Amino acid sequence: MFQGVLFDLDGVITDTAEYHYRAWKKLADQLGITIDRKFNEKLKGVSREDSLALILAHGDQSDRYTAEEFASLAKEKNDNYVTMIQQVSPADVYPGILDLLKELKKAGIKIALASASKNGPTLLDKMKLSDYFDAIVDPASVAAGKPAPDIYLAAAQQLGLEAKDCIGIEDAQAGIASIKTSGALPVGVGKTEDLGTDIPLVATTKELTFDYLKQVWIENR
Ligand code: B16
Ligand code: MG
Repeated sequence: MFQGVLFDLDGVITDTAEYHYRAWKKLADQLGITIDRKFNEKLKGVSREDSLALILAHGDQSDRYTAEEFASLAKEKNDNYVTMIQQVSPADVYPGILDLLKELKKAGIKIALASASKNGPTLLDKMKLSDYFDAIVDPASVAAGKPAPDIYLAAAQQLGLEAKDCIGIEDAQAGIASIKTSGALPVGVGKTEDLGTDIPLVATTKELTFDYLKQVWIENR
């Protein structure tokens, strides 16, 4: 049986992935760069700075800005995003997630947050979920962001576990790559066309029950 569950946040625990997209789209529009939802799949799970670099490269503007200008564009996106998430409340927790956290706790399974977002702890507080988490990895503390395995390795380590004894739950291509390399068992939230056919996938978090995770573990370990 698995001993820990490592959660991504944006797009798994709540719908903030949509706010990230809107904030990036607003900035990209201002810069004269067109991004769409398909392109956005590449940004999911990717750090603020790496996301901006991908957007600028997409618009052939990689060398246009100084380091200071780059930092100020990243700040502008984050300021917008932070304004959008002010109203987040427990009502915004995705269906099934609270029950899953409760069941995992009851079963003595450890829970960690492996989000690339520096806004992660604030969001957990706003949704009143912080107490369920035994560990929250500071994304600034890991050497390399997703798709590198560092954040999932750190999440397992902070729980006192090995990644191979954990399940990681993700909505992003970069995040699933990160889980795979860490050695944890990936479970995806999303569509096969975005996330592939080689891992267990649920279409919505409603399907993410403790029983489902136990079944996935038996079938894939
Ligand atoms: P911030 P996750 C990721 O969170 C988001 O998917 C990604 O879109 C965002 O750029 C990244 O966090 C950094 O977020 O700018 O708030 O630090 O999916 O890993 O929970
Ligand atoms: Mg995500």
